[in-house]
Amino acid sequence: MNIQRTAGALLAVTLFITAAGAQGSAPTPAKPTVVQVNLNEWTMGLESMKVTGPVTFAVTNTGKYPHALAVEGKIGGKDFEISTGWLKAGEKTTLTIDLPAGTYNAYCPVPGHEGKGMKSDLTFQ
Ligand SMILES: [Cu+2]
Repeated sequence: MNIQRTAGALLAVTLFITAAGAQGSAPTPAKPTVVQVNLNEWTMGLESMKVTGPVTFAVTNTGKYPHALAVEGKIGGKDFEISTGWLKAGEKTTLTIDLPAGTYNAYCPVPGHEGKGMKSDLTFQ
């Protein structure tokens, strides 16, 4: 539900989002670059990554605890946040996003995990 609400709010700034399980009818402007992300204790596997959108994050939980990929930041002065659902050990999903150039925060929204190091800058160039 959080993803749906965020996607609606961001249509005004022409952000294109799809997520596994989300109902999306927005056109895909370009073929996304696929980036593998392995979530593990306690890293996002992103290492201050720079990407050019649109990007499909192919997310795998290679750890033993639940993890997820969330991206937050500001677009036009407004806060936004999108996230995959929680992935159990071994589970995979995808998250396709295209954001204006800028640096955003990627982190794991499972309580306590960000503080243990599951966070990274994520720059769209
Ligand atoms: Cu986590």
